[in-house]
Amino acid sequence: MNRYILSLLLSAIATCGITAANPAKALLKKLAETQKRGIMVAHQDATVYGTTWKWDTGRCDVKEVCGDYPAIIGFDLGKLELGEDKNLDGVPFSRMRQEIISHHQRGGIITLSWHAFNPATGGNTWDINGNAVTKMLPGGELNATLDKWLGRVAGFINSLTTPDGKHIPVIFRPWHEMNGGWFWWGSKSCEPQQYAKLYQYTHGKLTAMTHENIVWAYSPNLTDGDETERNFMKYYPGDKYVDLLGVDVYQFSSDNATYQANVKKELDVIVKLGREHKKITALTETGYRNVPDSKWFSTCLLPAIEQYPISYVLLWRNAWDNPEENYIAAPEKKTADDFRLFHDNDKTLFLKDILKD
Ligand code: BMA
Repeated sequence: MNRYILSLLLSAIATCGITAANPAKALLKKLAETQKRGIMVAHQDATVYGTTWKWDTGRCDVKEVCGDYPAIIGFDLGKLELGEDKNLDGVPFSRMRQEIISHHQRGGIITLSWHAFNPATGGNTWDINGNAVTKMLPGGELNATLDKWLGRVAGFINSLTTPDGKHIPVIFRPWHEMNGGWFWWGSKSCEPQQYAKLYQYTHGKLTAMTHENIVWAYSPNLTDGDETERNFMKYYPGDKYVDLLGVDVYQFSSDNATYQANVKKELDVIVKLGREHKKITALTETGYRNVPDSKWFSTCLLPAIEQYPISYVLLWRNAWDNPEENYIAAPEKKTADDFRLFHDNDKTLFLKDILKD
């Protein structure tokens, strides 16, 4: 074959990869389309446990309250890096894989977070000692560990396939809340440039080892002070590495107005940045522990987000293992009626809403 024909052929194959068979691009397109219609509702660990149950199959608190699944389900990979068979909250990775495949098959979307353990100390994700990031970057004594860990993450992501062998796209949100000081990759444990390198390195390795099925999320926590845009972008690895700009904002007291002001402060900025950088935007984690306000979903959360063209809002887990960590309604909770109102609102999109054309 002459070189001209060969190069034409290669470029045709490459184009095909980008347009037809690229699951990440297809998911990004879907996110951009749904973002025009409303805000998808996401729930962490939705189908593996709730406050009063765990590991049953076919259950889901959101579905039991309002008759539909969340549009997006979040799962966490923490401890996968150690080669363990259950994550840090006891979810077996084999079960997680099944749930991801089932949710994808029913038309839903998946997001993955990663509360990785501390490679320098052997402590958990909240152990900020040991200069782990410095040691994990190229040239550092733990760089090989990072490579091994990323290999395990890639292995899991590569195992997410449909019965006919297609790779399932996921929104991957590694190294989140880096501007807080509570994780070993956070502001107390590394410099912004080192963080950016860690993200870029993660992106490079995983891209090489997976099948164009990762949508990359950059997701700081609520920023300090007034310089929201500068603080939000302080750790940004660059447009080449990021598809989605998100932020994590929680409510910590009965003062709804403060929570709403915090959400507004962040969403004003990320929606603007999303337009400028051509990125999808989302409230990547939110909630109010145990939701003591029985009308919180319709009178606090909804008014805080409804005017923003964000792709989704993710409520954190209804923890089976911690009575202080319950973030979404369940049939036995006093927020159930209000959550149905939240569900019925035109702005919020659950699974059935995103199956419509
Ligand atoms: C945190 C808490 C922890 C949990 C971790 C990973 O925010 O919910 O209890 O282990 O997420 O899910």
